[in-house]
Amino acid sequence: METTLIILKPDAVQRSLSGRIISRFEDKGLQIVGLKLMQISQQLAATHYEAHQSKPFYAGLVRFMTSSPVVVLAVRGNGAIGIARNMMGATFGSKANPGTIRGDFGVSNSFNLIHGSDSPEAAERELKLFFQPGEVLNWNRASETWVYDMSGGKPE
Ligand code: 3AN
Repeated sequence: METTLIILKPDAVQRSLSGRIISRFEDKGLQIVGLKLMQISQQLAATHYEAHQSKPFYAGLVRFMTSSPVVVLAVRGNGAIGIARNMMGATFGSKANPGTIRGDFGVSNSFNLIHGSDSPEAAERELKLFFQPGEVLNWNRASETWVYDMSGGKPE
């Protein structure tokens, strides 16, 4: 099972889309194992986006991400990182396909609603940045054996 970090960015929260976006992950069958509303500090934004520090959009990105509260989620499932990335759609709202979160809810290239970890290494690093020990819960989901075929001993 993989766990990925999802951030519902300030535009998603300000536009009251949090519930509908969270529902998409629940509807898909992914499990929410961490969830909170928070304000991202300058320092946290700088650390999270350090790979983009030299990019022309970096300053605007940090300003945007620290401008208003975000909702952060830890989302778990078999292949959760790739599944969530596919559900998010292309980086730019103007290019994202219908049926994806960015494709259905936005048109902007800067205000693109959602972040999702792009690799297992990124997920491990980002989950530690945004969740304190004990904030991600390993809980048993009653529907688990109907979400996955467990007859072979592993989730299919
Ligand atoms: P993604 O979030 O789809 O993985 P990345 O990792 O390429 O996209 O970029 C990280 C973030 O930087 C994006 N979520 C987006 O908010 C922002 N970003 C990337 N490219 C641009 C750009 N050309 N103009 C403005 N913002 C950008």
